[in-house]
This record gives sequence, C-alpha cells and structure tokens, in this order.
Amino acid sequence: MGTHEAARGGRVAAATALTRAVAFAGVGGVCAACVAQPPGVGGRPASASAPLDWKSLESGVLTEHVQLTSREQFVKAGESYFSPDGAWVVFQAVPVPAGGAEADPFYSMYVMKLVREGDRIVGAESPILISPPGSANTCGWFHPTLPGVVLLGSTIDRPKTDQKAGFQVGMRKYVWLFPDEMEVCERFVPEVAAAMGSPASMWADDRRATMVAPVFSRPQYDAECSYSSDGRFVLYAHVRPQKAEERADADIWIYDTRTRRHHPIVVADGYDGGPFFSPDGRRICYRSDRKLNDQLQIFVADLRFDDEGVPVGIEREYAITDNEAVNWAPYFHPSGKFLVYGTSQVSHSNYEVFAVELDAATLAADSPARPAAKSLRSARLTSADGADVLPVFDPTGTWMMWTGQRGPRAEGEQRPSSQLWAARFNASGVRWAK
Ligand SMILES: [Ca+2]
Ligand SMILES: [Ca+2]
Repeated sequence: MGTHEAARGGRVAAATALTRAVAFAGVGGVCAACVAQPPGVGGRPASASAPLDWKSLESGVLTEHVQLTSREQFVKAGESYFSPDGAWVVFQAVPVPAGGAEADPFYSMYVMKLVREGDRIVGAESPILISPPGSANTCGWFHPTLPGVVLLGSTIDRPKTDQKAGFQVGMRKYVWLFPDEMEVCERFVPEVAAAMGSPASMWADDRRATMVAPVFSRPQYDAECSYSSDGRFVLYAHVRPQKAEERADADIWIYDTRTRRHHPIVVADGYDGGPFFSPDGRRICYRSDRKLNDQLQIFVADLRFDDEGVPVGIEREYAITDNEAVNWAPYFHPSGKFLVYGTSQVSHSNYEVFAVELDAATLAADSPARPAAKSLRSARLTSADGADVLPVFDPTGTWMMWTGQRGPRAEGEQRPSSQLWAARFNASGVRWAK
C-alpha cells in the first residue's frame, strides 16, 4: 500500500472511528449513512486473492461462530454489548426500510434475547426497537443492577443536519455528525425486566418506562457511555465546543449519579473516547488520536479516587499501542489480564480483532525509555476478509461478540454488510507474541 493510500485509509478510518461507534455520514451518496460503519468501508473491495478461510484460521481461539443479525433485517448492525446475565444484547443498527425506501442515515437502538443451547449461543430472538423514530443513537449499555434499564447515547428527536463543517478526503466529502443534541440517556425495557424476573410495575411512574430520557444534559455531543459495576458512575465522552485542528475533540468524564457532579478524567488534545471501566473498577481503557495524526492508539489509565471513593481523575496513563495503525474500541476481558480491540494493523482494507496483554510488570516499568507499548505481547484473533471490529466479551469471558463483514454479500453490494457475530472464545488458545 502506497503512502498516499495509507494516509487516506488512515484518515477515512480515523473519521469513521471517532466514537465507540462512529459518527459521520457521507455527502453525494458515496458513503451515505456510514454512521458506525467499521473502517475499511469505501476502500478497495475485499482482497482479489483467495478469501481468508476464517473457520480454519481462527479455530485455535474462536469456534462455533454464529451470525446474530442479517442483511434481511438490517442494512448494517454494529457495536453490541451483553447484559449482566449474558442473556441479552443491546446493539445499534439501521433497519432495512419498507418498500424500497431510502435507509435511515442514523442508527436505531435495539435489544434482543440470545438463543442458547446449554452455554452455546446459537442465535437470537427478534430485535426490540428501544429508540424513538428518527433519532440518532449510539453506544448502548445495560445497567449492572437495575433489570431492564439501558444506557445509550441518543438525540431523542431527529438531529439538525447543519451543525458541523465537513471535510474532504480524496473524492469523498464527509460531514461530521456529532450531533449537539446527543445526550447520555436511559430507557427502561419491560421485556428485559420481565425476562429477568423483575416486575415492570415498579416503573409505572417513571418517565423512562415509556421514553428515552436524558441522565443529564450538557452542551455538545455526549455519548460513548457505560456504568461502573455498581451503577453509580457513568463513564462517557464529551465533545469540546472547539475543534482541534479541524477535528472533533472529546474528553473522558465521569458522572456521579449520587451527587450529580461531573468529573473530568482524561483531558488532552485529540479525541479521547470509547472508555470502559476495568473489571475491578480501578482502571479505564479508551482510544485517542492524541497525536492528531489520523491514527488512533489504545490507552489504559489507573483511576485516582477521592476520600469517598469517587473517581475524580487518573493517577497514571499507559499507551498500550504505539504504531502506524488505527486502533480503536478497546474492551477488557473479564479476567482483566488483556483487552481486545479492532485494528488496521494488518491492512486498512482488512480490520482485524487483536488482543494485547496487560502485563503488570511491563506496565509498572512503562517510561519513555521502556515504553510498555513496545514490549506488551499481543495476538491476532480474527482472520477474515472485511472489517472485524468492536469486540466484546460476555460476562463469563468465554464468548466474544463483534461486528464483522464476513456474511453473505447482498446483491448489488461490493462487500458483505456489517452484522453482529459471536463465537466461543478460548483464552488458552491465544498465541501471544512480542
Ligand atoms: Ca481530548
Ligand atoms: Ca477482517
């Protein structure tokens, strides 16, 4: 790949990667509605050489693959997370419009119950729409202790379309879509509560029972949200009013639902987003274009707590990757020993899921002279044409779910659409290497 092509690929990918889900749409029909389309879309068609035999190539780590959403239901689906009991998933998707109408440019939010045989995931029941018609939505997340409550970024109404300047990439012109109306919201889903044995009647007087309602309201885009394991704290990304070098710049914040105070956690130039608490609640992981160079790198930071145990900042930040690739959407394995993420490390036209070990000694020794990013062990987990991104684990850590473009290709489309996939994950089969 030539330098120009690489740079272009990086730029496009960085543009698409700017959320835990992503927020841009094309003008001129080239990439209309690429809101959270994984990077790589719009690049070359999948390799002209023989397709990667993913069933065989991935078999040491991923087996019993199952496609959870289909092109018959969704033009595209992506970014999904398991419920605390592992029985449900929340995800965003663009539904196939009725009667040949144009697909909605924005993602809707859905939940669906998984179908299991024993501990094996074999499919999913019908998706349940939980977002308002016409709204833009991203980054769903189940409440850890309140059955049926889902956190999501939502504009609630249709966002205005004239809010951000566009930018040109080669022949494509993109418009930023970090809608100012995007707020961190909650919605109560009675079907989920009922399935978890919790009566919906307790929500009868709560406005969240019938509508998506903001948890808080701030100017600019707020999304990429998740709860702490006790549900008290909301970790989220907040876009600054001012762009940095023509890029949207977000920082990472924590909202304390008890005191209703907002605490800035990671404030640095570049889009810092997609944060998650570590399983023990002492750390966060996130990605950032800190160097403002069209690439994204993975970071982990140790949280700093006040005397009351409220996370109010960070003690120490570690760069987990430092390479020439776009790395995004990191997610901790429940063991806390490693995290997974999607990366253009193999090719900008073939994103793959990689894992990186969070070795304690290597992180402790992290310094400019001994950067952890240069010595942490990593491993490639997926080997399939098309994008494989946004990996997450179920609560047991034995199933991985992600967004892939490895299903059947719809007639008239250049590549398979982005859909949700899951597979049994064998941690002991990961072949770590420096
Ligand atoms: Ca920032
Ligand atoms: Ca791939």
